Formats: sequence, C-alpha cells, structure tokens
Amino acid sequence: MTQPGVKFAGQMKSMTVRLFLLTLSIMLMFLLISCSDRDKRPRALAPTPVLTTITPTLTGLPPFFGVQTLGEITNDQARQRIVDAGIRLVRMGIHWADIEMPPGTYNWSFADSPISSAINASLVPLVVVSTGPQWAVQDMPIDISTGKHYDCGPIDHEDLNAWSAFIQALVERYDGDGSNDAPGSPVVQYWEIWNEPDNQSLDASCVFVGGCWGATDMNKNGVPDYQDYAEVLRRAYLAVKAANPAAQVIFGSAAYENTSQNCFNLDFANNVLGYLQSTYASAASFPFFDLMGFHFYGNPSLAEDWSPANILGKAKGIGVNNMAGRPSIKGLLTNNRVDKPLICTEYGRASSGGDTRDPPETQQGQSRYVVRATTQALTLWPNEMVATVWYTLVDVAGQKPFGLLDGALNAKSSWYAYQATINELVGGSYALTLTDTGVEGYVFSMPSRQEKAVLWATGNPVNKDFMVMGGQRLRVVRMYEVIPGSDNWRWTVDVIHDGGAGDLDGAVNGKVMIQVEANPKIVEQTP
Ligand SMILES: [Ca+2]
Ligand SMILES: [Ca+2]
Ligand SMILES: [Ca+2]
Repeated sequence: MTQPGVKFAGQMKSMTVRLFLLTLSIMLMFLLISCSDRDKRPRALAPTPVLTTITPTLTGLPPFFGVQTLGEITNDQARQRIVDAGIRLVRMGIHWADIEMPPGTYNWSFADSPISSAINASLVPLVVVSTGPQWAVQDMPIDISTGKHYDCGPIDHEDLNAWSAFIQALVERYDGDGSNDAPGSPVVQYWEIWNEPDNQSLDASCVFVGGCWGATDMNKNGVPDYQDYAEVLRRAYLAVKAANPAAQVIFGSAAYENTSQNCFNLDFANNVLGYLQSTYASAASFPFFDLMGFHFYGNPSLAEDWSPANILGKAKGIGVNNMAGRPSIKGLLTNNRVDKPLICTEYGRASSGGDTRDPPETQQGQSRYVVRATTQALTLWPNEMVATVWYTLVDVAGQKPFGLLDGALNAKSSWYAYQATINELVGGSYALTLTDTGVEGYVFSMPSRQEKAVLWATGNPVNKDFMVMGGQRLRVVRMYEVIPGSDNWRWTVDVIHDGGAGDLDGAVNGKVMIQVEANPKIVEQTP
C-alpha cells in the first residue's frame, strides 16, 4: 500500500481553510448550546455498532430516496425491507391494458392492491402508467411470437379520448378527496407516463424496457412517434390536473444512452420537447409535465459518455464520447426553454457480472456505488432534482443482480449501504464539494445544523486531516467486510479522539487523520 500523504500536501491549505470555517461554525454552536457536554477523555474505537436496528425518523422529511419495485410491494417481507432501509419513495408500474379490458370497464384491482400496500406502510408511490390495451394499439405491428400487437408505443388515434378518460378516472381514484376513491382514499402524488419511451427497437433485447416511441412511425399514422408521445403526455397531464391539481406528472423517463444494442433514439426527448415548445409554448399548461424523468447507470461504459462521468454529468454536465454534441438532461430542457426539476427514476449497478472497473460488479462495488451515486444526486436536492430511485429492490431471475435484496428477499450488502446512506443523510442539503486531489467528496448541512462529509478516494487511498478543535472527536461511518474475503459488507461507526486510537497522525494536534479509500466514508465532528 502506498503512503500518499505527500500527494495531499498541495491541497492542505484550501482544505484547512474550509474545514476551519466548518469547524468554527460548529464550534460556535456547541459553545452556545452544549459546553457542559464535552467529554475529553480518550476513547477507543467504538466496538462496531452495526446500523441494522436503526429506523430513521421519516415524518416530515422529503421522499428523496426511492426504490424500484417489480410487483414485490404487496409482499410483506419485501415491503418491510423497504421500510427498514428508510426508503420512502416506491416506483411501481401499472398497465392500462390490465385495467381497461374491455373498453369502458375498469378493473382497479391491479392498481388498488400495490398502491394501498405502499401507502399503508407510509411509503410514497410513484406510479408509471404504460402498456396500451390491444383494442387501443391496433395500428401497431404484430409481435409474431405472441400474435398480439406491440403495446409499448403509440396509441390508436381514435382511442386517445379513452386514454384521457382512463387517466382522469385513475387519478380521481387516488386523489384522496372522498369522491370515486379507492377504499381508504389512498393518495398518489407522482404519475409517470411510460417507461423509457425513447426506445426505438422491437428487438427483444430492447423492447423489454416497456417503451417504443423512439422509431420514425411505428403505427404508420403519418405522424412522427415522438409527436404521438407528446400528445399522449399532453393529454395525460390535462387529465391528471383535472382530477387532482396537486399531483405531479413525470415525463416518461428517458434512457438517453447510446447502448451497444442501439436501443434508444438519442433525439427523442429533444424532439418531444421541441414539438411541445413549437406547438404549445403559449398554452397555460405548457410543457405538460412537472418533472423531467431520466435514468442513469453506473456501468463505466455508459457513465464515461458524460462529463463528469457520473449522475451529475448526465443531469447537468455535458455529453462526450458516444453522446458527443448532446446536452445533459437539464440542457435538453434549457435548449427548449423549459424550466422543470429533474427526477432520476432509475440508477443502479449490479453486484456480479464480471466488470471489474470501479465500482466493480461485486457486493463491495455495488455498495460503494449506492453511496457514491446517492450522495452525488443529493447535491441536486431540492431545487434541481427531487428524488432518485434505485433500480431495483429485488434481483430479477435471469438478469444481472441490481437488487438490494436477493431473490429470497435477503438483504444484500447494497441494502445495508443504502440504509446507512439514508440514515446518515436524510434531510441533508448540499453545502459544498471537496476539491482535494485524489478525493471526491461532498459536504451536507443536516437538519440539526451539523455538517457531514461523504468522501472516497478516486484512486489509491489517501490520508486526510480533519480538524477537531475544542475537544471534539471525529465520527466516521464506514464499510467493513464481515469476514475477510467474503465480499459481504456492513457498516460501523468509529469515534476517534485527537491522538487516540484511529488518529493516524498519532498526536494531539487539533486534527484527526484518517485514510480515505474507494469505499466511501461519512464523516462529521462530534462532541
Ligand atoms: Ca377521488
Ligand atoms: Ca406515428
Ligand atoms: Ca491528531
């Protein structure tokens, strides 16, 4: 292992100034409120109090932290895992095709059960509506493997009024106003219109995503399919607001990635936004959505198409490599004179699969990525991005394991990582970004007015000083491997006294030195 303290020296001054200011404000607070609580006795490292039994206080805090469910929300054990992790937002899909068959008759059981399951557990549902009934997609090609019309894309022109009526009835059922409500009057605040509508291919390797509005004219109505989508979104928005003006409509989350299968039309979202702008800019309801949905995955070959090569790059940076010349999601909005917050409705990394690039597809790498990406995204809350949704809750058989739980609903290392992240950062708002060489890190102001830094090494481990003046100590939340070599990770808290065990400088000098490594650490000063 290298001893990289030297590397760090050039950064010390600016870092010290920042930490000094941070420390000063915290010190002043403690001088005012808790002088008598100081405990200057040396302490050993805390004996690994694992965070599994901590249930964060959720009431009143925003549902920033989400998870995708694929039918598991009605399972008691799966739902309890969501609650125990501190997750508030639950993304789930419902299919128009399930509910309205035949035309004009609604069978709400497909929606009532998952939505009520979430709400009864104090979770916030984000409902993705997709999948046209066969009677409403007869202009679409037939899938020879099923003998049915593809139901992932454009709706027949003569059935657009039925779409509007369905959305209005759906939202009315979950608006909690006592009129035509589902039993118990559950409320759904977030409605997303289709998933990854920018898919342009009917190949099985692409169409499984659920959307296919990205081709030229799949329903052969002489209208570009992006325009068909724009009209479906516009109608949905008007119907949602007619039923419940407080509900939020999400632009069907764009994949907006150049994948090896060439699934996605990279111009789709820009075309939809451009069409709405040129056709309806003066309309009171323009742009016909409240939140711009998008997806981002930690696979380095996708991330490297953005600068910076992470969720922040895709949200508000710039496209490079395969996305050359294309703007970020925020840039797409700005270019079309739209100002709406973003919502990342899928982000993730698998826990196996053989990709060894950082974060590797291991339990450790997935856990690492949960903390890094969630932290990066949280820097955009609340004004620029309202929520993130981890994909997914449970490993899907036959696919790479992106889940927080395995197929038997056991918590994976990533579940503990998400729990620790939420537990430490819920309610935190972004304060500043650390700029030290070899380190990526972000500081958040917590509801208590205390500040926490989340940081990790971008390459080799580096040592870093934190000021702990006035008898304070350093609280460090970190990953540890349950059994060395097991790739099974949990979280623990070290409380380090200046000059005590764990202070790498070994001296009482107003600073505690710790090693920053690829696995993120969450650090704060504590009395
Ligand atoms: Ca109602
Ligand atoms: Ca069309
Ligand atoms: Ca020291």
